[in-house]
Amino acid sequence: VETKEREQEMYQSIAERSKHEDFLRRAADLLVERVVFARANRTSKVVEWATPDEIKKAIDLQPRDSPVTHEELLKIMADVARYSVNTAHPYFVNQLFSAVDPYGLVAQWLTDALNPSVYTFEVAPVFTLMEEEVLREMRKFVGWSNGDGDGIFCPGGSIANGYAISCARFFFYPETKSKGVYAVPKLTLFTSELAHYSTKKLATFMGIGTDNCKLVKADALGKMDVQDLESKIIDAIEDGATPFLVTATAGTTVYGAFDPLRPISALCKKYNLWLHVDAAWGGGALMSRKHRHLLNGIELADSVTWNPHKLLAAPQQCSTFLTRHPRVLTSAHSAEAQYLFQKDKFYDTEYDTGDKHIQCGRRADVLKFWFMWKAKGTDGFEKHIDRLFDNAQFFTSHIKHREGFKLVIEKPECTNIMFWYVPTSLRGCESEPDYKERLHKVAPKIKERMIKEGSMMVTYQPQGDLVNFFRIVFQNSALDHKDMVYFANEIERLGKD
Ligand code: ABU
Repeated sequence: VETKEREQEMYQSIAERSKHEDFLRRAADLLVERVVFARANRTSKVVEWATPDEIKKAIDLQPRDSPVTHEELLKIMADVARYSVNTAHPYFVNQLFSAVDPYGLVAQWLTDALNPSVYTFEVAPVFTLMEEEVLREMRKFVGWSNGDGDGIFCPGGSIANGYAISCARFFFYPETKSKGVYAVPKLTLFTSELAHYSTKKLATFMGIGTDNCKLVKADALGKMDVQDLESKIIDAIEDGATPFLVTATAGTTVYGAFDPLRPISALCKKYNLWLHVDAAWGGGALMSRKHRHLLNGIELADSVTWNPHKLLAAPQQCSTFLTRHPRVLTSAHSAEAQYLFQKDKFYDTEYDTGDKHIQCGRRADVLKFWFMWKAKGTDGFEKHIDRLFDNAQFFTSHIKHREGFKLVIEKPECTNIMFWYVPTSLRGCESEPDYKERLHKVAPKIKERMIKEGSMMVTYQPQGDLVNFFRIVFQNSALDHKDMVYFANEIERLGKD
C-alpha cells in the first residue's frame, strides 16, 4: 500500500512540475516577445499614462483567497508591463539608469533562479569569488596598485555613501563601534551643495546630524569650490567641531560636474580627513581612455562609490563601495554571528565575506555586471562610454545653435545636459518682471504633454536661483545623432505654444 501511495505522489509531483515548466516557458516567451525587446523600440510608447484609479481598474491589485489560473497570471504579467514605464525605451532619458542589456538581463534571471544570499562561501561559492575578482578589477580602474584594498556590493549608491561615513568614522575613532557617538567629539563632514542628498541623509542615519554635514559652495560649472571647502573646515575647527570626512563627487546628479579631486585630496591630507569620492554616476568613465581624465585624482581617495547600473548600463541594482583600506569594512561592521560565521568551518573562512556588510541576506548583484563584462569585454564598455559622450556632445552643440534652447552650462562635463526651452511666446520677454515665473512653468507643462503622449520621458528641476530646466540623460548607447535631433524636435513640438 505504501509503495502505491508513494507512486501516486510521484505522479502528482511530475504533473505539478510539468505544469510549472509549461508556465515558465510561456512566461519567458511573453517576457522576450512582449516585454523586453518589443517595447524597447522607437515606435512603441515610453509610457502608457494612466491615473492611479485607471491602473487599479485595469489590474486587480488585491491579493485574494483563491488562486487565479495560469492564463490569468499571463494576462496580469502583460498588464503590469503595459502600465509600467518602459525604461528600456530609447526615449527614456529621464534618469541616471535606462536600457536593457540582454546579457545583464539574462544574468539577472539566472541570479533569481539560483536565489542565493551572498554572506558565506558555503551558500554562495561562485558569487563570493566573482565579487572578489570584479571588485579588484574595479579598484584597478580607480588606480589603486594591484587593485589592493576591499569592497562590497551595496543596495544603492546612497548606502555606499553611508559606508564611507561609517568607515571614515571607524578609521579615526574605532571606539565608536562599541561606545557609539558618545565616545567621539562632535564630528563634521563636508560635501558640495550640488552633491547627492544621500550624504545628508546618511549623516542623519548615523547620528551625526544634518547641521554637521557642511555644504560647500559650487562654482559656475557645478564643481566644489576648494577655497570655500578650506574656509568651512577652518570654521568648523574654530567652532570646536572635528572634521573627519570630505565627500567629493565625480559626476553630480543634476549638473554632471566632476569635483577637482587633486586639490581636495591635498586639503584632506593637510587636515587629516578621509576622502570619499561619490563616483556613482561618473565612475563608468574610468573605463574609457578618452574620458577617464575627468576623474583624475580619484586614486588619492580613501574610498569610492561606483554604480555600474548607471553609466555602464548594468540592470538595476548594481552599486559598489570600494576602499583602499583592506580591513576597515570588516573591523567596522562585523558582529560575528555564530550561527552563520562559525570559525571552525572546514574551509578558509576569509571567504565568508558577509560580516563586512550591515545587511545579512544579500542579493548577488555581481553576476549581471560580471556577465556583461564577459560578453563585451572592457573594450565593449569603453565603446559604450565613448558613444554616450559623443551623443552628449552632439546634443549640446545641436541645441546651442537652435533657437529657443538655452544651455544651463555651456560645456557640460558628463552625459547629462541641462537646458531651458523658451517657447516662441516668451522669446524677447527676458526683461519683463514675470519672465522667470512664466519660464518656470514651461518644463512641467512640456513634461505633462510628453508623458500623456508617451513620446519621450525627460526630467526637470529647479536648482538654487534657477527656474525649472530640463536635465536629459544619455546612458543608453543604442541612441544615435538622429535621436538627439528627435529629442530637440519633440520638445519644440510639445512646447510650441
Ligand atoms: N542616485 C539617484 C539618481 C536619481 C536620478 O536618476 O536622477
